[in-house]
Amino acid sequence: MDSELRDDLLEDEFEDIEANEEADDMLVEFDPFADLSDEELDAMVEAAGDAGAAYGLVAGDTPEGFRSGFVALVGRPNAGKSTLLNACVGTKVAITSPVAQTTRRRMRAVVNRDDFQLVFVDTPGIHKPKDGLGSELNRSALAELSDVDVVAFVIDASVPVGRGDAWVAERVRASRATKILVLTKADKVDQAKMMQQIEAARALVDFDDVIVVSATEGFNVEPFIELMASYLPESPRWYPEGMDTDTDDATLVAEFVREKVLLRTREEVPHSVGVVCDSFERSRKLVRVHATVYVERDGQKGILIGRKGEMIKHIGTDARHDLERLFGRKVYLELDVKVKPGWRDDAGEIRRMGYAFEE
Ligand SMILES: Nc1nc2c(ncn2[C@@H]2O[C@H](COP(=O)(O)OP(=O)(O)OP(=O)(O)O)[C@@H](O)[C@H]2O)c(=O)[nH]1
Ligand SMILES: [Mg+2]
Repeated sequence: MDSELRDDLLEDEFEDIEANEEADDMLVEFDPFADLSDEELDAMVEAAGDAGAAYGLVAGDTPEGFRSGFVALVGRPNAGKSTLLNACVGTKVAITSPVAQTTRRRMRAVVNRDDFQLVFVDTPGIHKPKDGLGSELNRSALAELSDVDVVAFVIDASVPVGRGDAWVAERVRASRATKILVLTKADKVDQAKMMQQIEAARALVDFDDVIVVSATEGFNVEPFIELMASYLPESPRWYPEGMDTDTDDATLVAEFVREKVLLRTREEVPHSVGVVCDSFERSRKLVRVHATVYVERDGQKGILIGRKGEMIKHIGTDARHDLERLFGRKVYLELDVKVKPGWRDDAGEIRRMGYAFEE
């Protein structure tokens, strides 16, 4: 398609978005209950409750005995937390890679079943921080330990339990939540090795339960979900049923672009990269986005752009494929690469890129 025609089509689409957004604004302003007194509103809520009870429901549309709550996936960097989260949700919502500290933001993702709603909280790997960014990642992860119903301590079965796990364990022990040991990557070890790992991990924390899984092979994923659900309190659901994750679309774009950089670069480059999605426009048929990839040095910028711009082109194509699957429509993605020396130790930049700890 020639570029002028494409732009015309895009413009039509964007006019549609604007019209939709105006309609949304009008909806927000329209409050059907504005004229009711507090007493009348109370009476309405009570009547709705009675009607629910008559159908065997409590608290709105929640069946009796329904469980709902939060499960934090915590552990060392690279343990396999985000891969397990994706396996549980059944869609790739969290980015994953062999590079430590892939996850930089807490993400909630929801698993809905007839009798429970489980909200998984993916967290950055807990480690001894070396820079400002590392400290923020740790703070995000550690904050979840006191905020959830269940802590799932994820340990890579193929890496001997060591000082890194002991460091995480010390923090997990202090949590009042139910504590479950999850040995993942079961596909990589034999039974004898697995038993050694379980024993070593149990020496660190007094766990309430233990399960062995392989997220990439889908081994024990459903039993893992059921086990987590069995420890949730009886409660109505926290999120509406159609929702997969609490992460906004622009953030998902930035994260998927960063994942492609992690998968195509080595050594210091993956750690030096931050991605910001600067604009996001969605219409019925397509999404148009612009993102900036920040690095710390000119040499890193050269690597990311590559010979004749080939590297950045590959990164863009990889990210576009994932995003098209995620958003279910065509994606136009533009990428820029910029140098921002020392951003990993600059609190303002860390916040601007969205990697700062948020209460
Ligand atoms: N063989 C195997 N590999 C796995 C499994 N689960 C995860 N991996 C791999 O382990 C690597 C790390 O996985 P992630 O899910 O990104 O790990 P993480 O714990 O979220 O890492 P951080 O976000 O850095 O803390 C990736 O290369 C995954 O493909 C598994 O069950 N089996
Ligand atoms: Mg992760």
